[in-house]
Amino acid sequence: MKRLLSILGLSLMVGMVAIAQESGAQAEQTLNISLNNFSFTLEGQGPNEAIKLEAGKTYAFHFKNTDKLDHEILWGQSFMLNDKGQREDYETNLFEAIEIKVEGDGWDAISPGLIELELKAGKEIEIVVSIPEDVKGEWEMGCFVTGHHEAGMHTPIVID
Ligand SMILES: [Cu+2]
Repeated sequence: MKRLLSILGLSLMVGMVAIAQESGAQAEQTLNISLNNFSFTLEGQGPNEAIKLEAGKTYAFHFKNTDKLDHEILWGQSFMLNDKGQREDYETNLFEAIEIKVEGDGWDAISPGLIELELKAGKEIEIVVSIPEDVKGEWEMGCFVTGHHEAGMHTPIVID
């Protein structure tokens, strides 16, 4: 409960919604990732440079859209094409089986799985999630606003 209260405090302070894994542990590491210019940039790395994660570890992903465009955040493998031939969503989603708790100012919700976040220009969000043990391998984080994935807005996620 202490963890949830501290997340709620943070969300009130910066006016953002927080998402935490329902059964999750306290975040062991915070990853600050900015979205800008068709790229995801982990603090301390270059744009779209691979992000390395450890299975079993709990991370706080703090996303900030510093762009003038709205963006999406999805985690998966094998993007699909819609009937216009545009890239749209992943076939397999990294967090689809994780129970997620979403909370804001005076409300919360529990969802079976996290597929997609939409982050308006200038906004930020933090999600706390434990990486499952059975998802080791190469994944990708990408944006599927029309044309953004094609423009290069995707970065490798390597889970060891
Ligand atoms: Cu985008």
